Amino acid sequence: MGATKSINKRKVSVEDVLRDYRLVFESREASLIGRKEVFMGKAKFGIFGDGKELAQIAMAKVFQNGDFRSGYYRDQTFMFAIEGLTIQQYFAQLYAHTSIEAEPASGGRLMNGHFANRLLDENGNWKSQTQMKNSSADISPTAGQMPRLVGLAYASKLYRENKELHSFSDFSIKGNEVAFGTIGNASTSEGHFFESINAAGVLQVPMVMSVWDDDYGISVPKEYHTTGGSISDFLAGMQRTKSKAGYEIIKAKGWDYLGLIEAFEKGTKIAREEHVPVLIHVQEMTQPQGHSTSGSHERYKPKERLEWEKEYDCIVQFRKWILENELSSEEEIDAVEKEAKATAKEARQNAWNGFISDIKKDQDKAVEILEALGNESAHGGTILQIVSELKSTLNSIRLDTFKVVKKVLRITRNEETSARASLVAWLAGANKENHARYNSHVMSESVHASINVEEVKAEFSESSPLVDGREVLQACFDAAMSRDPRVFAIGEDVGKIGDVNQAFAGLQDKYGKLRVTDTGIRETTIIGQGIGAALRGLRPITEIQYLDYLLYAIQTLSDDLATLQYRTVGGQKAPLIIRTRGHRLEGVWHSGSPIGMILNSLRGINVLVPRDMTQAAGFYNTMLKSDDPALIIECLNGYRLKERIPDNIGEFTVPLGKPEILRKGDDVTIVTYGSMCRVVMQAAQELEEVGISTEVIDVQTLLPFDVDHSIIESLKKTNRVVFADEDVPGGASAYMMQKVLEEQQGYLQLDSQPVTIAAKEHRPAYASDGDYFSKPNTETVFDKVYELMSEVDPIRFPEIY
Ligand SMILES: Cc1ncc(C[n+]2csc(CCOP(=O)(O)OP(=O)(O)O)c2C)c(N)n1
Ligand SMILES: [Mg+2]
Repeated sequence: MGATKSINKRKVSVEDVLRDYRLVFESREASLIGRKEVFMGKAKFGIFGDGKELAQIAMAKVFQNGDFRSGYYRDQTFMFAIEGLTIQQYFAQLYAHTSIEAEPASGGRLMNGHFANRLLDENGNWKSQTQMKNSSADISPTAGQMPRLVGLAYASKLYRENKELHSFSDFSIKGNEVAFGTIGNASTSEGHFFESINAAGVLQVPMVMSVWDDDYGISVPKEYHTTGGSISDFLAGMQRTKSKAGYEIIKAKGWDYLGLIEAFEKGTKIAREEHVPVLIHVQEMTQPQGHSTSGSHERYKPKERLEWEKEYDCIVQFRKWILENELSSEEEIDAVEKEAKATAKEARQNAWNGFISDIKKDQDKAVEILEALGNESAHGGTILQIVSELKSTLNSIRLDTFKVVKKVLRITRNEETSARASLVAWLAGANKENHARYNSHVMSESVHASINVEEVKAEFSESSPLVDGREVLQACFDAAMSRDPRVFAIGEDVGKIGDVNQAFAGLQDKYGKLRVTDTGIRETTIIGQGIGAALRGLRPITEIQYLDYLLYAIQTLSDDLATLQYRTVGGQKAPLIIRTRGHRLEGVWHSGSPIGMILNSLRGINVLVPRDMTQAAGFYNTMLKSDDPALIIECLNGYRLKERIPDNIGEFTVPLGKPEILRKGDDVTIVTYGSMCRVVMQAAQELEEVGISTEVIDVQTLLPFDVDHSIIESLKKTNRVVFADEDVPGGASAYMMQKVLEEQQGYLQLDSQPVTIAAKEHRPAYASDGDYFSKPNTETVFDKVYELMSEVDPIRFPEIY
């Protein structure tokens, strides 16, 4: 270490200070240039970390290998400081460069300011997290990073307290890792923030939560956001005391270099050593360029505020402090600034060159073929004109080339030349490449992808016990827990009583409170707890007590979990299993089957709808072998129905995307799932009695859906199809219809109109009559199918009513 100086009883290294100054200045420069790039039309949108630089330097100083960040779009300086991002990569994201090497966080899929490191290698396998500084992948919804943060911190608790996990040293060194959260002051108003803060306080996990407080949320000042204007004052009741567990709450100022360093040192030591959550409220931050490129802050900030922001700009104050303490000279700092500017500028140029040259490579090839075609074609003049316009388009991007290629192929549709064939081939190749650029990794593409898990059939013998369905699950969970110490289950009433339907009964006694655990009533952080833990190599089963309450967690599931592999182009995964129960029991909020909503919002998560507990157990086994997430919806009315426990309860698997024919028939195919299987099977029996033969198919999994297109085979035989479920009309029944009639070309096989059977438009009314007149029942299915057949053959099947 070079020269040091004692300031406020603290030894300060001149070299460190100047390195920090250089970095904050580079980061500021990146923000300033970034905004200009957007205004010049080279990038579509920009949001930058200016005004928040200094605190992030302090956070980076205490951030160690194995630690995790879960933050938001202002954190560029932190990412630069931990060497998790280069300025060039930062600009590559601004331009939407689709190369993973150039833009490792999201391969150009996310707007700028969305940070992530690659937790997975190119084959989708985990890298060693304890040898890296980790950042979970950002999302744009404000406070959306919070639930996952709870889980990232919770994993440390499990890794520390459960000795069986001490050998997993690629993920944790006995739980010494801290999860660092960042959030803007205005976003602390979100429910997710409060729910997460409470959860982490209850759990007592190593979380350091920083609030970057610039007094504004876009144009709206703090009095609209926070009671009393200060989040740390507001949360003061959570401060731990000698007799009460809680938070350590620390305040710091965004322009106070040493104060920030001390705050982060103190807070992180407490979190890391004691596993106590810490809130660091960093006040007096600024926003030199306003919120984003969408507007200017002069429109809404009073003059005095703008003046204050200029004076208390953290870089201005940092420079002043350096000079006041005689750590450096004006000339030396000026030189650092000059170099920092040059560094940022060069990084921008390199990023732009990389971005443009990748695009140009594709375009040059297309232009070459287009010109050859222009020279051969009867429409040569028009084609060469269009191509020359393309060539002269400034900063043209892929879509410009695509539009031209498609236009030329249209113009030459009656021609057959080798140049045209080359252009068609170019288009096919480019489509494939663009699929990889923009559409891949909705689900895992690794060898562990759930779709690759092989079927292991359930085995039964004479001694296979006949039990209540819940006991089949209990045996399955018991086997999973004894097989793998990484498996744990959490949820409301899951611990002591083993869930409201007792599938975990006795398992807390057997495996301990860290493996089978009660939680508060807080659905979205139950999911977040699972996401964070799954990101750190654990295998959580998180329970949502009833399917109806999944809505509380749908934002986290949809925005965070479902997009994770996609938004990182396979750079991160969270193989979380969400267990819930639904479809049918009692009343408006315990009978829900909002499957259409789920299918429409959760692409990226398997949606599995087992008809009984044996199939459910098979799905748990399948999912525990895979690296995809899944929502498994058990039948709420099935726990007390008798089933046999397979002899290989811990090993058998049910493959995904494979419907099962429950009953063979010739006249009508009925496609259904979940609790409706029993209703439909009963109706099928009654239809048989009047001479109508139905083939009943349980699709078993809705995402993925019938991957081998087996249902069409049934339609080829029956030429009639009914899609039955208990969602609203046009819900998941419409989804199944689209899959079979359009994707599988089922319409070609039909002799009758396709039919859907669903519940009524409203939620189901209470009690047995309420259910009967709200949800489809045996009679509904009978009548609908009979009507269909009556239209075909009114003599054989005369109208009943
Ligand atoms: C759920 C949600 N609502 C609204 C927005 C739009 N939005 C983006 S940033 C922002 C303001 C956030 O302010 P703050 O949390 O204080 O962070 P700052 O930008 O000031 O650092 C808003 C309203 C969003 N991204 N997500
Ligand atoms: Mg703010």
